[in-house]
Amino acid sequence: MSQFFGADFDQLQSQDPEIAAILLSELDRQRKNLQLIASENFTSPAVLTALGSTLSNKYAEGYPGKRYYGGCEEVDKAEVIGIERAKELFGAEHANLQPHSGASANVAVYQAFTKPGDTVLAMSLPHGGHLTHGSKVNFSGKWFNVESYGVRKEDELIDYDELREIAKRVRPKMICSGATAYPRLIDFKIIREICDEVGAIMWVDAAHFIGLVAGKAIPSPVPYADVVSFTTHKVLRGPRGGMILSKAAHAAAIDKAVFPGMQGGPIMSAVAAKAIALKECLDSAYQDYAKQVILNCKALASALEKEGMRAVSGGTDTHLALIDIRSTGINGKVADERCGKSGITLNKNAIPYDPETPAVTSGIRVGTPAVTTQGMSVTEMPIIASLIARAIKDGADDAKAAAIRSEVNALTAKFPVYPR
Ligand code: DSN
Repeated sequence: MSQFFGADFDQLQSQDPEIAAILLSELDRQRKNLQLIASENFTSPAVLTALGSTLSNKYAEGYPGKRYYGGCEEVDKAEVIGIERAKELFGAEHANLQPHSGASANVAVYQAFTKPGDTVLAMSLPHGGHLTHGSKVNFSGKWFNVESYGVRKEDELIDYDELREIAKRVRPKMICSGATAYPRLIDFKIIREICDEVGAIMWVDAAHFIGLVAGKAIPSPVPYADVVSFTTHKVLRGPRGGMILSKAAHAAAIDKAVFPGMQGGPIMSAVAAKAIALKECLDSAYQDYAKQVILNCKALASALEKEGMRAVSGGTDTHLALIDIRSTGINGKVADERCGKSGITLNKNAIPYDPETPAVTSGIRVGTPAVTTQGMSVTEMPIIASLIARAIKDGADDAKAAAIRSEVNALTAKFPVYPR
C-alpha cells in the first residue's frame, strides 16, 4: 500500500537519487538544528501522508457538489469534512480551505471586498506587517491605496488612537489587522469599533497566531471580524497552505474570489491535509501544546534579555519574540548568519523605527512553535538563549561555531523529530 502514499522511499532513491538525497539531508537538518523561525513547525506524519497521496492527481475546480470535473466524489468528502472541522474549531460561519497560501488567501480577500484603487488601512511592514498589507513591491501596494498604522515609539505597542484617527481621515474600505512580527495580542474589539465607526470591512490576517486561537490560548478574532485569512503551516501545524473564515453573509463573495477569481484547481492533497490538521487541533492535547508554545516563548524572551538583549515591547504574549540586538554590536543579518553556522535557524528582522535597512536590520525574530512540538519546555529556553547569545558573539570563528553546533545537536537529539 505504501507506494500509493508516496512513501516508497527505496523506489525514489533508485529512480532519482539526487532528489532523494536532498529529502534525507533536509530531514537531517530539521532534526539536528534548532528551528526557531516563528512561522515554521513540524507537521504530523498523518499530514505528510495526505500531502504525498494520490489526491494530488485530482483536478477539482469548483466546490463540493459543484465541480467542473468528474470523479470528485472522494475529494468532495475530504473538503466537506475539512470545512465542517474548521467551522467547529473556530466557531466560524463559513470556511474556505482552497487558498494555496496565505498570500493567495489575501489576494482573495482584496478581491472579495475591494476594487483596484480603493483605500485599505493595514499595519506598516517595518512595524511588523506583511508584504500583502500594502508593500510597494507587492500587488497590494501596486493596485490599492494602502495607508498604514504602526506602533508607538515609547512602548512599541499598536497605537489604537492613531489607528482610529487615520481611519477617520482616509475612510478605508477595509481595515487589516494582523502582523508577522508583532509579539503582543491585538485588541479586536477596538478594531471592530473603529471599522463600524468608518464603515470598513474588518479583515484579520491571523496567519501567525491562528494556531494559538485554535488551541484556545489567546482570544479569537472570529467573533469580531468580517473575514479572517491565515496560513495553515505555522503554529496550527498543518500543511503549507491558506484558509479563509468569514461571516455567512460574505461566503459567496469569498468563494467566488478564491475560485474562479484567483485560483484554478485546488490542491486536494493539501485540502485533505488541512482537514487532518484541523482534527488534530480539536484534540485537547493541541490546547496544551498551544499554551506551552506561549510559555516557552515568554521564557525564551526573558532569557535573551538576561543575555543582554532587549525584547521589543518588553516581552511577548504569543509564539514569537522580536529581539533588538543592538547591545551586541552585531546587526540582524550577521547574527542570522552566525546563528545559522552554529546550527540555530532563525531570521533577521526589522525592529520598529529600525535605523538599519530591511536587508540588514537591528533585530532577530525567534519563535517557539517547532521546539515546543519536539517536546521542549521552559527548562530548555535559557539553554537556547545562551546558545543564541554565544553564536551571535562568537559565530564568526569556525571552531567556536562548530562547538556551539555540537551542543545544539546534543540538545535536539534529546527531543527527536520524526523519530522513525
Ligand atoms: N513568511 C512568513 C513569516 O515568516 O512570517 C509570513 O508570510
